[in-house]
Amino acid sequence: MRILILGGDGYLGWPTAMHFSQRGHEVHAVDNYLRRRAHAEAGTDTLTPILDSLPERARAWEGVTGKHIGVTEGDVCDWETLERLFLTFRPEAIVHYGQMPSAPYSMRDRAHAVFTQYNNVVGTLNVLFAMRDIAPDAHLVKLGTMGEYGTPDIDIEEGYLEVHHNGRSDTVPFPKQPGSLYHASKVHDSTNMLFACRTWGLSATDLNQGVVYGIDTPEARLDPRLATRFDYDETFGTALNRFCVQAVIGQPLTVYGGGGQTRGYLNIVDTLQCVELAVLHRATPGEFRVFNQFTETFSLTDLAETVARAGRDVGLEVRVDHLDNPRVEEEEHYYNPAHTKLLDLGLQPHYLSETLIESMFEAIQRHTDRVIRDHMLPETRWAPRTAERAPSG
Ligand code: NAD
Ligand code: USQ
Repeated sequence: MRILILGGDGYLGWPTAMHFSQRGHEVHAVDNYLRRRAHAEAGTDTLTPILDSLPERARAWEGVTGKHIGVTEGDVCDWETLERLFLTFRPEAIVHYGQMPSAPYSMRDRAHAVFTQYNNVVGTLNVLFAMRDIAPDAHLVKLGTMGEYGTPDIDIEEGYLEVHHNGRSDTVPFPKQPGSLYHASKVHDSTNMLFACRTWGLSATDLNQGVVYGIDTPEARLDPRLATRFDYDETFGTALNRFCVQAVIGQPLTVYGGGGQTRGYLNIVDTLQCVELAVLHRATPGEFRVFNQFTETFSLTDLAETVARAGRDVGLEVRVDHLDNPRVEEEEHYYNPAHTKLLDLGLQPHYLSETLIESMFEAIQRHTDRVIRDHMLPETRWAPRTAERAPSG
């Protein structure tokens, strides 16, 4: 199958490109290096060394496996670039990772919020128009987020809710209560994709993914030059990845607030499985399909305790700190999201274990000399304290 990977230089995009290429698909990866530029501006960097560009990564892949991954260094928001790509590559499936993925980045100030929503919403709109006009039979597999739903006090369904109201019933999109302006950008995308499927007969799958952890994938293991990026700073590092780095470098684990915040989590190898299952079992024309993509739920306290236990087992001194929560979020809440649709398609979950955490410690220990310690503590607050309020720039 011809598979276009948007955001193919990223944490998840690069392993996905290799995963599909290894299985004999024709893969083309696109990226404008937004993630690399955001790190350069902030003075942060990936823990794992990665090659300097997407063409270099593709050359290394070809050298190791003999398989070809096509690349374009370009912006999904630039219509000419995207139109050319669709006309020349003629994708049958589009895996869309090419967005700003960070909640703290989107909450930094007005400019970062506007950029996040512009980049994410306009990029996806361009993809939908390219599909409508050039590749109407293609299938869009788009990364959404579990954070679109928020933490309602009822069970979360996979995308849709049956509602009975004043004697009538309908199935409607599940109510959304996003937890940041980044998460809100994904809600806007979901609305636009539903509209495009209903109006233009396009096929799309929204993968509402939980928080991903892990470094290693089978393809990345073939050669150190094939490693994916691994971030641990306050803006781009996600909870479990950060906790593992903190445990290794001897900094207290940074649990924000009470620690009862519960989220869905999955191993990076399961992201690859889920995306492959969604691509191989496509949505039908006109269908806007939603899968909740995670394998387990944990509270932050559970996660921190698991990392601390695994750390102590291998002789690390691990302390857990509860910091003043920089975010506005429920710290004690009900959380019971459905997640059966990917299991029904054959997902074989890799659950979190202390062995897995210990293997993450080992991978991190190989690069501790690269850890930048200055950007571990949270600086971005969801709501500025009154004294900090200033005119927006
Ligand atoms: P990432 O930042 O590493 O990957 C995104 C890639 O897209 C980056 O390489 C970036 O440079 C590129 N990109 C961004 N905007 C672009 C544009 N306009 N044109 C071309 N390229 C662009 O992030 P990730 O962790 O790999 O996440 C991938 C996707 O999965 C994102 O959409 C994210 O919201 C979603 N997601 C991630 C997680 C997670 O825990 N990592 C969880 C749920 C959902
Ligand atoms: N948290 C801590 N300590 C930390 C970092 C985070 O307690 O050092 C807490 C946060 O307050 C939050 C939870 O951990 O309650 C998750 O935060 P996170 O930074 O790991 O993840 P989040 O901001 O939700 O975003 C990440 C990805 C995003 C994806 C989302 C999936 O960056 O792209 O959409 O996970 S989900 O959380 O299901 O919405």
